[in-house]
Amino acid sequence: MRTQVAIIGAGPAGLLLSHLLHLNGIESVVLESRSREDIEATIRAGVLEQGTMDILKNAGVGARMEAEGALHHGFDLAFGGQRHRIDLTGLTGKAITVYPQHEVIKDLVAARLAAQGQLLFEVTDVALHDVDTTTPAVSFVHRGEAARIEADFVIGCDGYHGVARPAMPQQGRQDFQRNYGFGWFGILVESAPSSEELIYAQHERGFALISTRTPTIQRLYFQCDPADHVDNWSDDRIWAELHTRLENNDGWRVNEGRIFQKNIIGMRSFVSTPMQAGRLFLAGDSAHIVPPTGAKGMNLAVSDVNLLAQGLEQFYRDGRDERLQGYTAAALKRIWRAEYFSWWMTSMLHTFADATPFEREVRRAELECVVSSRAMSTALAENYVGAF
Ligand code: RFL
Ligand code: PHB
Repeated sequence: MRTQVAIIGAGPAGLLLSHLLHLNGIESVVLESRSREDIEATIRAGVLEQGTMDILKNAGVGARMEAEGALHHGFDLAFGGQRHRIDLTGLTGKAITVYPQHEVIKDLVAARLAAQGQLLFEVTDVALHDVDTTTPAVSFVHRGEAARIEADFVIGCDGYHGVARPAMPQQGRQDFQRNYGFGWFGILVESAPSSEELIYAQHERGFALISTRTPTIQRLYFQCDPADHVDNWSDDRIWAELHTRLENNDGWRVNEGRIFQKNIIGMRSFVSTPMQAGRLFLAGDSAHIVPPTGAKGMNLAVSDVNLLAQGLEQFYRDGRDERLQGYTAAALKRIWRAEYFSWWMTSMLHTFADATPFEREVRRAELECVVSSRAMSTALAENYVGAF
């Protein structure tokens, strides 16, 4: 088999890249280890920046997102027994859209298949070859048969646990990381929304977040021990924790409902550089991870592949590779800003077991500054909506 661009991974990064390349007349093959049903049902992100929406809309895959996504003009920060609204639109002129990542995945899979895109699910034994030459290749097994694709480029869009990053030449690589020592317990609930907008809550027992999926399905999270197990948490225990962390004395209550999914995720920040070596490039979570507090992960994956698509378009249009050569530098600028913002939100809103009383008071004062200073609220809002 031969193609121009071999893409490993059918997450938002791999699927969107394949679609953007197709719009520029560039052929690609996407290899995905999971099934279509599985990728279309995995619950992850929810918050899309305006820039992400624009890229999806301009690529012709935004119709359902525009019809079904919920535009949010602000969110609440809750701490010290009170809620404070951050007026995103008032402060920045922009808004965010809550539209589930797996719906973006469904829209992209449908668009690729409608255009006869080559999308291979349930592949195994994916391995990269000759990545330091101009004819890299990927071998894999599909439906029991061994196969090999030769390509001009191989793009690793296979997430944090994928095979592309380990296949990068190790010399000159530098990884940056931080583990926070806590996780998020996430639940999906059948109920009406408790709040029209998201609520990020800081509490001495730990962080909590109210988000949403649809008018009848809600997404809530609370800070937990990453080594804890969902079986240790009965529904009653979960609701008690959420009521304690989220409610104030103003009569507002968290809506309870049937909990139909529980999961625990670890929190880490990670950046692996460079994001390219010869004809192998990394995009999205394969190259960087942010803790979900800033809601940036999927947005970064989209902006990475937007840059890569422009570089590949320039290469195939007139044989020039300046944009491809500049990919790591251009992508890292935005990635480090998102790393900074996600680290800041995480540090400000979570309870750290090893924090001294001094550090706890300073954190509380920081939150007060953020909600009482227009300059600090604006900085938070600009970062959240991706205004720069
Ligand atoms: P993905 O989505 O992980 O996709 C990688 C794909 O590669 C496949 N794969 C392989 N395929 C073939 N061969 C192999 N050897 C393979 N190894 C792996 C995998 O099966 C998978 O299908 O990476 P991508 O495309 O870079 O996208 C990144 C985003 O998924 C991620 O950053 C976001 O979900 C992060 N995130 C959020 N981002 C936001 O922008 N806004 C949010 O509100 C937000 N909330 C979140 C989040 C992530 C969360 N979790 C679960 C970590 C909330 C949570 C709880
Ligand atoms: C979500 O809806 O899953 C979500 C929203 C905001 C975040 C993280 C996750 O910061």
